[in-house]
Amino acid sequence: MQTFSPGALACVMHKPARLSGEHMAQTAADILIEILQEWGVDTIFGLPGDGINGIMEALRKKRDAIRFVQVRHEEAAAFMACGYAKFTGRLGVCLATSGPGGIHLLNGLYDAKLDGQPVLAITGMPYHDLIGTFTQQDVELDKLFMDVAKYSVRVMGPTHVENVAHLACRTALLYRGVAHISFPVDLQEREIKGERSKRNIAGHNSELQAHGARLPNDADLAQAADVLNQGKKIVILAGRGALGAGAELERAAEMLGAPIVKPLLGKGSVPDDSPYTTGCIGLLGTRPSQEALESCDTLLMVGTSFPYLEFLPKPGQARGVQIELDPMRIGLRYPVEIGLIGDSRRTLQALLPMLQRHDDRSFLETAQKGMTSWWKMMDEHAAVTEMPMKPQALAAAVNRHLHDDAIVVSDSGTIATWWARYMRVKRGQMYSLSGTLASMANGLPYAIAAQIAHPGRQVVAFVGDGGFSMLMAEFANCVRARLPIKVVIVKNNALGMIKWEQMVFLGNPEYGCELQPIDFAAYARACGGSAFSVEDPRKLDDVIGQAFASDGPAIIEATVDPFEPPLPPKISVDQATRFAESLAKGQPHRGKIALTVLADKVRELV
Ligand SMILES: Cc1cc2nc3c(=O)[nH]c(=O)nc-3n(C[C@H](O)[C@H](O)[C@H](O)COP(=O)(O)OP(=O)(O)OC[C@H]3O[C@@H](n4cnc5c(N)ncnc54)[C@H](O)[C@@H]3O)c2cc1C
Ligand SMILES: Cc1ncc(C[n+]2csc(CCOP(=O)(O)OP(=O)(O)O)c2C)c(N)n1
Ligand SMILES: [Mg+2]
Repeated sequence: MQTFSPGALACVMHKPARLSGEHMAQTAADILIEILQEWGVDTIFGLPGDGINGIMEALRKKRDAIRFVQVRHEEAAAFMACGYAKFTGRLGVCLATSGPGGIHLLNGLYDAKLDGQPVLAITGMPYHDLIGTFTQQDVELDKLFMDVAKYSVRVMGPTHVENVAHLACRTALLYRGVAHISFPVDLQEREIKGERSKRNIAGHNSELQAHGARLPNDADLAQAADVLNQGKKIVILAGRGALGAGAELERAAEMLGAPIVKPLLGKGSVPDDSPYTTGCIGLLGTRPSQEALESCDTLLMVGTSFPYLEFLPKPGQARGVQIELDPMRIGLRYPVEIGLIGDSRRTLQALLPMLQRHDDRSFLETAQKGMTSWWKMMDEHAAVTEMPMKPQALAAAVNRHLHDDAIVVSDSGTIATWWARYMRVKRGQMYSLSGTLASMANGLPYAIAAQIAHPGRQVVAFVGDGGFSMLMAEFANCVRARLPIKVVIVKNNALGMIKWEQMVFLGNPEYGCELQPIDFAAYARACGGSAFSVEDPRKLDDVIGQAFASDGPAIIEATVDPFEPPLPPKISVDQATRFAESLAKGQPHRGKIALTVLADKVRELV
């Protein structure tokens, strides 16, 4: 499976070449774009506006070197920048005008912040001498972005640009988060005439990117090896920070006889046909993952901040070792004994020779047996051919048509459950969604960014009707740019996940969750794309096969059973009680829902 390791890539990142204060460019905006080029930026996602016309002109002049991807909503531009960073390891850049344009970026920028992606946001501001005077679009975006950005600065004059642009790129890349430059509109088109302040002396800084070894110290490594060597039932929890450490994870699993459990953003860390993994964990995870964590005596956390504490071993149950790049996050979720501060891949490489092979394989074998039954159960759920179509059948069919190097994205909703469980990761594939922000609507923008970054690869978005409709206008951009992405819309005419949460977690009948149906196939055609529809599970392979083989962008509108619940791997008594309460309180369609849930349970038992 192809994976991207932020730790590894950071070491080969582009080193900017320019070291002097001299420029060929003429305007302050030209300088900004030139510096972005030096940092390897070749794509900017955004939407023009009168607060950034100077920057747009600088981009127009550089259109052969930097691709400007126009969006219909700035939120999508920020999601695209985040997706671009996720699927390339490079800096994602988005651009929006002053006031409302900048404000629209925020949700996608928080996605980047919470999933630790390097993104630079560039925004406009009013004329520099009118800021703070209630002039039009007078929003002080540098202040507004203070929370989302690790670095947020307002350009104060043309000679300020060079200093702040380098710092912004460096901060986003090396601190793996959002940086923001807000640029008053009149300053963008100002010519540089060498009017530096007397302390801003040219040539006094370099744009070098220095990198540490990202390795823990020897004593901590030895102690960690000691804890792991003493463990009898060890689980490896491998998250986003372990993408790119797949081979090392499998070697550690082999040495320790330990199953690898994958938090959702680590779905691509090892392939699902690896004999060591029990797949994902949590509400959308697998039962063997949950059981392994419930019964382990040692936990090795690798690059994860998995937030659902209730699925982790109880404090005191297991000894803990954590490999984590960010020292602040050691011991954040589990009271570990040893924190190894370093890059997962390099740290595992250092740790592996210190590990003894565990001859007792029974813990791993139990997990493997559990997975055999789990996959059998998943296959049974997916094989249901009755109407209305089960989302499981759809997800399994999509999985069958994925290429070995596919990039598969999803969105927040019940779709995330089907995506997590039925897309069986192969070596070479990449997977992501909005993880810790858990936002809706990222799916289509992520897919667009992935396809732009990897034009030759199959890109599939597996999204809900709610999430897709939030930013659906972006599909028109796929048509214009001839991006052959395939968007599978799981149509249940509902904000499905919330409906189930209201019933199962709160014991209430659903409220406010129905969606007015949209004819997504007609919409695809209206945009100039291809449209496919499927509601009969027996036609799934035909329709998806045809759709995925089609040339340009396509929407596959798949109508599914709205009463199919995303069941957790194990249902607690509390959940069952609340679910029953919600039905008793007058949940609409309660008869059908009860029958559907019952049928699922029966399928599990027989
Ligand atoms: C609808 C929905 C349902 C969800 N349900 C679940 C669920 O049931 N189960 C689930 O797991 N998730 C679920 N999620 C996602 C969840 O919210 C978290 O985003 C996810 O669990 C975090 O995964 P992670 O630990 O891999 O990533 P993160 O929380 O991002 O943690 C990655 C860690 O790795 C560190 N790191 C980064 N690079 C390196 C490196 N090179 N070396 C070492 N460390 C590094 C980072 O500092 C960070 O601490 C759901 C999301 C949605 C939208
Ligand atoms: C921007 C945003 N708004 C609201 C939510 C809360 N939320 C999470 S999932 C969901 C429903 C998603 O509906 P849909 O896309 O149709 O997927 P389904 O659950 O029906 O599969 C909602 C409203 C969110 N996560 N993000
Ligand atoms: Mg829906």
